[in-house]
Amino acid sequence: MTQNELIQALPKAELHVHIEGTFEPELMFAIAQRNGVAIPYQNIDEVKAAYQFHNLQSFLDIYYAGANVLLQQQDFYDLAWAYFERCAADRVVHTEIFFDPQTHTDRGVAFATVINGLQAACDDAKSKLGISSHLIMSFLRHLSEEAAFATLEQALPYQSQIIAVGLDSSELGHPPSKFARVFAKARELGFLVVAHAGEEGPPEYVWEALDVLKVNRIDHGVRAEEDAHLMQRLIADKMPLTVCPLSNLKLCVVNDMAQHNIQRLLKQGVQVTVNSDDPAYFGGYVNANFTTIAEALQLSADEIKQLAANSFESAFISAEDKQYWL
Ligand code: ES4
Ligand code: ZN
Repeated sequence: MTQNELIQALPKAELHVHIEGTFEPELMFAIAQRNGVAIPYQNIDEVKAAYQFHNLQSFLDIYYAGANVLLQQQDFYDLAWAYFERCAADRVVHTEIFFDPQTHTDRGVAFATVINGLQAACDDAKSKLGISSHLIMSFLRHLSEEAAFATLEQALPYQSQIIAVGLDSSELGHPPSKFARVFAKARELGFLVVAHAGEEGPPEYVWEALDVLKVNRIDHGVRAEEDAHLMQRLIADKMPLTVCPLSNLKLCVVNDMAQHNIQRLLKQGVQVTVNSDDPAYFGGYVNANFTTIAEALQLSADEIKQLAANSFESAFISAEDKQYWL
């Protein structure tokens, strides 16, 4: 069996994917047309040409613009259903999906429209594809603490459908501690918590995610390697890092995939997982992330199997469900 055949065959969980980041240009054009919303591209080639990023912010500007065409419940359903079909093709059997309600509610789209569309797709993924899923509501960190509190409030009627809260968007200048009180409230309400930290931000932001937000997982976290004490902490706590290799390459967090630190983190005993982040923008879904690092870093079959096992180990699923897939 080749490495790529092994990657294809292994059951995997995805723990770091933004549903708005799975918006393929073809679907974006179709939804823009039926909603009568203008988009700044004439055709698919123009869209692809625009997807050249030099840092996180240059990506976010285009990602938020793309999300503007999403208006109806059916749009959110179609978006999520298309992603679940990609999961099925990649043998992703469980997925934990971020959604950014503020990206939509700030445009006048109701919270209910967003979550009802996503939830209907999650239900169909279970019944038609056998794929289990959870939703993670992520706060936009470039917006205020007050706005995050208002979003948490809006989520309360849907709490049973939201496993965790997260923190994403522009990292630099918006440390986790900005949201200490929102996360304390979310934990008190019974939500699990995760946060993007150490993608572009320094190790200090990862410390804050751990000690101030008290996260259950770190999203990205690759810059933790710069701090030996932090590495010891992550290893001792078996703290999962949801690493996104193609994202790191496209956003210039690393300059060359051969320089990516995921294999070093794995060898040192950090519980790293492989994820797609925003696959429509970064050039591939879960298996493409696996095959790209397997080739660039010459991963062994055992390392590939460990990464897939880590995805279930790190998932917000029962011990029985972990046992089933491990
Ligand atoms: C994101 Cl790659 C990345 N980083 C931070 N926030 C995000 N939202 C969507 N993709
Ligand atoms: Zn992300």
